[in-house]
Amino acid sequence: MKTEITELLGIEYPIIQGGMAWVAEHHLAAAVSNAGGLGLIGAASAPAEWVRQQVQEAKKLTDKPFGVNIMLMSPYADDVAKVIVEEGVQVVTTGAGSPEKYMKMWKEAGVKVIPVVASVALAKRMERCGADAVVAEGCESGGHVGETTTMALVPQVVDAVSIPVIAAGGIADGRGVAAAFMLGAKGVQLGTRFVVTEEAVVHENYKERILKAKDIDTRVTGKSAGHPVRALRNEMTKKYLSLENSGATAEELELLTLGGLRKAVVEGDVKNGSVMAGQIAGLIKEKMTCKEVIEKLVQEAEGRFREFMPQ
Ligand code: TUI
Repeated sequence: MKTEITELLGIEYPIIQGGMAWVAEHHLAAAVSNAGGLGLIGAASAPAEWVRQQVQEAKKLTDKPFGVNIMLMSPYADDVAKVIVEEGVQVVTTGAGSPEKYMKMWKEAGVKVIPVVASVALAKRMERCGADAVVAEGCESGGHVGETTTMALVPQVVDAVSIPVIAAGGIADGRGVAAAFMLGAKGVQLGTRFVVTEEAVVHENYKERILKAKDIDTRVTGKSAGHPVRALRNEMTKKYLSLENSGATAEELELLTLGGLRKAVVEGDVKNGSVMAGQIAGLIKEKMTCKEVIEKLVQEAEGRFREFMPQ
C-alpha cells in the first residue's frame, strides 16, 4: 500500500489516526506510529506546555514519524503552533478552521502540513497556501463536522486539487479503506476505530458505549450555534436537541456541553457527557490493539482490491 501519502510522511501504511480531543494522547499516537501508520497527538483546547510534554513523551515511545493536530478554535492555538516548530514535530494537521496564518512558519521549519477540510473551497485555499496534502472529512465523522458526506466530498476535493487527498469519516474497516481509494484518496484517517483500542487511554465506559452503538445512534448538536458536533445519543444530546429546538440561547446550550467530552472520556460519564463518535461506530464490534487494527485494515483492503482487480 505505497501511495503519495506513505512517501510524503515516511510511513509504512497510508493510515492516519485522527487527532481526537482528550483521546489522542501520546500512548495512542506512539502505538499507531509503531504499527506503521501515522499517530497524532490531539492538542484540542489544551495549553501549549501540555502539548510539548506529550510530544516529548511520544518521542520516548517511538522513533517513527508522528504528528500533532491543532484545533484552531483553541485559545492556545498560536502557542501550540510554535511548540510544533520548537519540538521538531514532523507533521501537523489542523481542524475547525483555516491554518493560513501559521503556514509560512511551519513550511520554513520543514513541517508537513495537512489541513482537515470539509469543503472544496477550503481545500483549494489550503493548496494555494502551501499545504502538502488535505484530509477531506465527511460529516459521518465524530466531533465537529461539516455538511457533506465522505462519498460526495472526497471525489470533489480530489478533482479540485493536485495535492494528495486523505479521506476521513465513516471508515472503520478494510472495505472503507478500499472505497476511499476508489474515490481517489491516497490515504485514510480513522478516529472512532482507534478509540476502541487497548492503547487508547479512554474510560472503559466510552469504549463500551461505542461497542454497543448501532447504525442510527449518533446525533448532531450545535447546528444552531454554527458548531455542529456529532456524538452518540444519550441524556445530554436529548436535552440539548430539545432545548435547541425550543430556541434556547447559546449560553444555555453551552452550559449543557461545557466540559462534556472530558466528562465522558476521563470520568466515564457516558450519560451526561459528550460521547463524540462517528456514524461508523455501529461497525466496531471488538477492542483490538492498534497493530491489529492496522494489519486488519490493510489485509481486508488488499482482499477487496484482489477480488475486483485480479490482475
Ligand atoms: O475539527 C474537527 N473535529 C473536531 S474538533 C473537536 S473539539 C470541539 N469540541 C467541542 C465543540 C467543538 C469542537 C471535535 N472534533 N474536524 C476537522 C474539521 N474541520 N471538520 C470540519 C472542519 C472545518 C469546518 C469549517 C474546517 C474549516 C472550516 O471553516 C474554515 C474557514 O475559514 O472556512
